[in-house]
This record gives sequence, C-alpha cells and structure tokens, in this order.
Amino acid sequence: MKKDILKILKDNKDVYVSGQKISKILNVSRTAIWKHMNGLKEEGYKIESVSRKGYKLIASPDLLTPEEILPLIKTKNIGRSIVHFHSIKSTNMKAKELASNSKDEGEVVISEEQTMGRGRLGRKWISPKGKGIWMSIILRPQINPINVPKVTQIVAAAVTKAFGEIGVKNYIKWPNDIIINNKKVCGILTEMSGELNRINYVVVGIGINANIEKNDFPSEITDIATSIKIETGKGIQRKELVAHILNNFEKLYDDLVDHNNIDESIKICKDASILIGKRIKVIRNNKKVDAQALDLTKEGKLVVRYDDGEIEELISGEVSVRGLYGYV
Ligand code: BTX
Repeated sequence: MKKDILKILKDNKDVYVSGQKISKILNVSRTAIWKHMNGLKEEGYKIESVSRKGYKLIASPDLLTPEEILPLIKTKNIGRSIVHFHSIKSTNMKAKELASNSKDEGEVVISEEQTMGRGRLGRKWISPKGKGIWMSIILRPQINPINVPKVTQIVAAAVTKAFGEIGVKNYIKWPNDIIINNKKVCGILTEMSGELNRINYVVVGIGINANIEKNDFPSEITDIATSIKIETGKGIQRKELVAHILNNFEKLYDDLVDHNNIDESIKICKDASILIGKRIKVIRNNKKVDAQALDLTKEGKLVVRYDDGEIEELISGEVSVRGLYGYV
C-alpha cells in the first residue's frame, strides 16, 4: 500500500493529489492513507500536505529501494527485481539463499547496512548504515565454470565506468578492487554454486564506500580504505551510482553470455589498471614473489614477469597481488 501511494505521488510530481483521489484509486480509507503518509515521512520522504489541496511529494530520501532505483535504470533483466533491506547480515548470503530457491536471473539484493558483510576468504567487510552501497546480483551464465572469473572483470569494468560517469576518477586493482588515491573504495566478491562443468548460479557482491566518513572505519583499515566522500569532499546520491552500475553491467554481461566476448570490459579494465607497468608482489600459498605487471589477457588474466624472466598469466582466485609502493 505504501508503495502504491508513493507511486501516485511520484507520478504526480509537482502537483497536489487529494486524499480523496488517492483513497478512490486505491480503495482504502483516508485515515489509512494518512497513516501511510506518516510512514513515508519517517523513511525520509518530504511530503507537503495542505488542507483542501492534498499531498505533494517534495523530495525523496537517498534510499536504495526498488521505488527509488527502478525509475533510473534502463536494463531488461538486471535489477528489474530488487529486494531491499534496512539491515541484513550479508547481501551475498541472502542472494545465495534466493538463488537456490528460484530460477530467475538478474535479481538484486541491496541493504542499507550489513552486520556480517564478507570479503574474500571469509574476511570481514565493514558496511555501515546508509553510507555505502552493499548489493549482490544473482546471475546464471551458461558458461564453463572456469570462465567465472571473467564475471568479476565485467563487474569491475561496470563499476569503474559508473564512477567515471558520476565524475569520480578511479583505478582497478586486478582483479576485484576499485581504488582511489591508492586506497580501496570498492570490493567485489564473486561466489559460485555449480558442478565441474555446469553453473547453478553466480552471485556477485559489490561493496562501495560512498558517503562513509573517516571515523566510520575501524582504525586497522584507515590506511587502506577510503570513500568517495572522503576523496572528493562531497557526498553522492547512492541510487544514481547503483543505476549507472546496473546499466553498464547488463550491457557488458550480455556481451559475455550472448557473444562470448568481453573485449569491451577488458579494455576498460586495462585503461583503469593501477597495476599494469608497476612492480608488484604475487602471493601464492603465503609465498611472496616480486614481479612486474605487464598486461591483461583477452580472458582477464594478469600477465606478470618474475625477476628471473619467467612470464606467467595469473588467474584471479589463485593468487593475491600487492603493490610494492603503497597501492593496496
Ligand atoms: P577482500 O577480501 O579483497 O577485502 C577484505 C579486506 O578489505 C578486509 O580484510 C579489510 O582489510 C578491508 N576492508 C574491510 N571493509 C572494508 C571497506 N568497507 N572498505 C575497504 N576495505 C575494507 C573484497 O574482499 C570484497 C568485498 C565485497 C563486499 C560486498 S558488500 C555486498 C556483498 N555482501 C557481502 O557480504 N560481501 C559483498
């Protein structure tokens, strides 16, 4: 009901809609409407009510609800269904649960806060309320499971492009971090359920520090973590960034599933790479080896040259990479 009222107010932007008209359209009492209006106001909607004229929507909060995001996206599948939470343990956990119980593709789980946000290898991901974008996309690509790391590259490309579209210069640290000023502003966690040669589902989790303040980060990560607000001095409209990401992602993802082609994503990842051309450390089974990052292959593998001259193409997931000079 609250959603229906909001839709009427949004469809009649800039004009007053009478309580009588709303109650007629929705076939409910005017007292019920008044109650829901108060509920919307509590969520942060600014609604003017003037006697004899009715209600007018003045401003919407920066909530990541379907009502706020759907009008901004142009996709066919991705994000057409959005499940929104005010607080949840982890959107990836929820998305995996939903994916096991349905066959849909493109559903997005978003929460204003995560109480058990996760990074790779069970690491913790700080996800304070209302200040970041904590979301997961459910995918069912009909591709060989060995190609799943390509999805991470596509997401990285979609996010980096979206940052650019809202005017935020950024870099990609292969394979799954977006970097500003040598610090991590976004992390991507790709998880898969499947068999040796068949994928049941892939869940890609995207965590973006949008409007986080410096003192929201625990002291142990203040040297490696940052936010768009910290770096640019300005907060952003989170829903706009979400929409840019979903719009970009669908286009790049379709290239993979329809044409088995990720050239565009790889070009974006290469252009934004913070590693290519730099000295790095390749970490495998706790062993660190110095190398030079040379290139990204068409499949999204990182080409490195070790100091003994040996060249290797690294697959994400197998290794971890650190910069030698500051970048995380
Ligand atoms: P990662 O394993 O590469 O990075 C995790 C590490 O990053 C942590 O050990 C910590 O040092 C640091 N860190 C923790 N929180 C933050 C933060 N907010 N910003 C910057 N650095 C941080 C990267 O894993 C993948 C993260 C994916 C997060 C998304 S959010 C939506 C979805 N749900 C979920 O539980 N995870 C994903």
